[in-house]
Amino acid sequence: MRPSSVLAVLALGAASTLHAETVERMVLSRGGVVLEVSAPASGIVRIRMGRGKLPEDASWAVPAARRSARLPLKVTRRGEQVLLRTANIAARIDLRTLRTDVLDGGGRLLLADLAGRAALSPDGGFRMRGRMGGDDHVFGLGDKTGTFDRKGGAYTMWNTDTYKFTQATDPLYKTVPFFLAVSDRGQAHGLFLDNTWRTTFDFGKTERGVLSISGEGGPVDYYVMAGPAPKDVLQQYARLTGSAPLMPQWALGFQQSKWSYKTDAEVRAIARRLRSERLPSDVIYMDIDYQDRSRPFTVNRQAFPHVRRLADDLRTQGIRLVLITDPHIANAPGQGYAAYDSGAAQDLFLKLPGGRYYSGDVWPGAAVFPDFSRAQARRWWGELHAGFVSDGVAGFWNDMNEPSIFNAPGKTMPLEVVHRIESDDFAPRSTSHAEMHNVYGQLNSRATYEGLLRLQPDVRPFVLTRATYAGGQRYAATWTGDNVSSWQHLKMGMQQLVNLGLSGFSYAGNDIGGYAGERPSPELLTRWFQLGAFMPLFRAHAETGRADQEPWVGVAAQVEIRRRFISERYRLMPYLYAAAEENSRSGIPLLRPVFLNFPSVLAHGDRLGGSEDQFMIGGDLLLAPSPMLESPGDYNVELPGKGWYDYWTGRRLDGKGLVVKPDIAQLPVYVRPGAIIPRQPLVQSTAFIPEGRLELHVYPGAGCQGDIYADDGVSLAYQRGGFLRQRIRCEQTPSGLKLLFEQREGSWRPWWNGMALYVHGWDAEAAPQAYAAGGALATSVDREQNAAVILAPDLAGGVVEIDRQRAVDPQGPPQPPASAL
Ligand code: MIG
Repeated sequence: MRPSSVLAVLALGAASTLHAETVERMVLSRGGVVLEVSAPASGIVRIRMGRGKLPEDASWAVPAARRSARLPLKVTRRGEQVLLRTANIAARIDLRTLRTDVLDGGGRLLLADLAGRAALSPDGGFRMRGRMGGDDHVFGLGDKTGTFDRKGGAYTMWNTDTYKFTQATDPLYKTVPFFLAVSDRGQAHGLFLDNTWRTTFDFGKTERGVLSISGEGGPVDYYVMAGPAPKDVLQQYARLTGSAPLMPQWALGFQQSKWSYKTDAEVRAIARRLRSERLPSDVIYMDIDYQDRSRPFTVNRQAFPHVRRLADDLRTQGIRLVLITDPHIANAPGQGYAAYDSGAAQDLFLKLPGGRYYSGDVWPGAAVFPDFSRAQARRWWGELHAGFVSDGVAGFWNDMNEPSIFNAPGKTMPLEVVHRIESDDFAPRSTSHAEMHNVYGQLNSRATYEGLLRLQPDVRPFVLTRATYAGGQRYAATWTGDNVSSWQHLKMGMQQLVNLGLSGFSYAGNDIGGYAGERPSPELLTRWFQLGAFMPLFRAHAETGRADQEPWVGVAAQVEIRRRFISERYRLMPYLYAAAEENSRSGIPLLRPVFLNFPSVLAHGDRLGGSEDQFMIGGDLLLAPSPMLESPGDYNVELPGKGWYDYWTGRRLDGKGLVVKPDIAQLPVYVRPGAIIPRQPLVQSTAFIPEGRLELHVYPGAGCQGDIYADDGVSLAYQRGGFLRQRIRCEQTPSGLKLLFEQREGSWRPWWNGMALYVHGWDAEAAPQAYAAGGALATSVDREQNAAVILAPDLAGGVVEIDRQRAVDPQGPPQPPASAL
């Protein structure tokens, strides 16, 4: 504790002396239970409670610096109640029961505590209870299935390999004990329980209107976040657990995977086919069969004689290799298996209480497991990647890290397995698998991420993990595991990805086409590609032993639709990348429920104001697939206001509702009035430099603005000024429109040699006149896009004036306006 800090430890009788004092934290003790309240940031309170003493102040989710920040709390006492507050949040503690209500800055009750010190049971377990707001909807908790709104459901946190999971399967692969509650009026708050043990969240399922959070062990250590808007809560949560670092741009490209492309020749053939079919793509994955006898960090040299040559050759075609590296190291002493030998030499594998290694059966047969809660083990694990990295492998895929064990009770290791914690600001100690199970995957992916950074300090790592814990977004992207090729899964998968984004995991995807089950019909595969083209992670994958389901499979007409959507993603890359960069600073996900951008939609309309079936990518694009994806029936789309545009035609829509007739060739996408969306000419890979102009698509409306962001896409130079960021705004003028190009930030020099400005909703026959710096610009009309098109030089700043009234015959010479004469 710093010497200047004020610690208030209340013997109950002395509490009255605290009136109007300011403290850094408050510790109260009653009936053997100790409670601590602090405010690590304005709008966040942290509450910890323990029997006899507080739980250890350490975390795998919240870095030490963020936990130790403490804002002053103003203390007021009223009778048996103590109120602690910052400007934006308050805790009201009942001194007899230690019940701790949380209120926002305006005094609105966010969480009415029903348990207080009674939450702790003598056996080390706990059960917190609170009253839920009557009109609160609940989101988050990672990739849980069930319903989009978690209200009325109960969910268990216990990372589990759930092959062919269903809507009813719980628990699943990940543990993110964070939820976002949003009322019908769009007022939001959040709660994060930082406890890695098996816990259960019950949102009024067992007891109507009562939130209950229980566990058999581990700390009662939770944070309540005040909002008031849903985005505020996500930003507060990102303050605590971090946001995903900016991914390499190629990770936003299309990724082709399969269990498995089994030989060098097969991988090359896939790459060739992607190119000859003109299916833009950036990545091919190699699943477990590239290895020698499924042993991690080996290569079957018959099948893959020369990984470096393969990686190099693919790289010239704009394709990067990602390899799977599973945590189950073959239990193979004395066989010259380097991963085992080096780990054993440093004594880094998990043990049973008697001191022998724990061994479980997985792909290589008997396997041992690194003790990732030791910094030393993570460092060793990272170094195992050195060979692949120097061979030019671009990223790594950490699977089976729940951890998953074959033929074992609960499909994982026994709870008595001993882990050693030697890391971060934890006190060094041994603990059981019951504490470390849910964080094993997160620490596995952390070891990979940090190892890659050590091996290549100026390259953005790419890691894909299946299991994880809150905060794991700092290390890896994720996917939802072994889904099924069905319409129901395609629908449910959207819900899972939206909730993952609301849980900090902005880079999430599901296996395009479905992983298991019957092979997808051509239409199902097409729809999956259409939606997948807008998902943060766009990765096709399927189980072994199935018929092919690459995008070229099926009749030409279907392939053409898939090609069009994959290509559209590449054209939209500047927009997606700007959203990714924003996410790295704010934690606001790329994929968003409609209510995140427009909280007011919750107040009117059903299906959460459209948020159950529609969703947004970034701040401006709204996707509206049919609520029943396979149904041929018409459906209604509710837009969050008037004046939206059709993305595909550029036409401005009347009204805010419309009826859509499903068509397998189309996916309705709408644009927020006031958006400015950057697009680029088509490339077949993010590794290729687009040729020509940057397109800026302007959709006039209120709050008109958009952002350009660009950098080298792969290195960390952007953290040292090697980026380009620019805001563009638009304003209506009496005669037309004015585009204001704000001054650029950063030193990155873009690829484009000019700009093409598309002003959409253009219904005039003739092109406008347009001027920049007094000079006339070439203009035309694009009827298909319902746009006036203005060709401009690259504008690092300045203004473009568009004069609609002095529309010109596109054939005639442009006339400067009176003001410029
Ligand atoms: O026991 O590596 O979820 O994506 O293809 C199956 C083989 C192991 C499960 C993953 C899946 C992957 C598969 N893995």
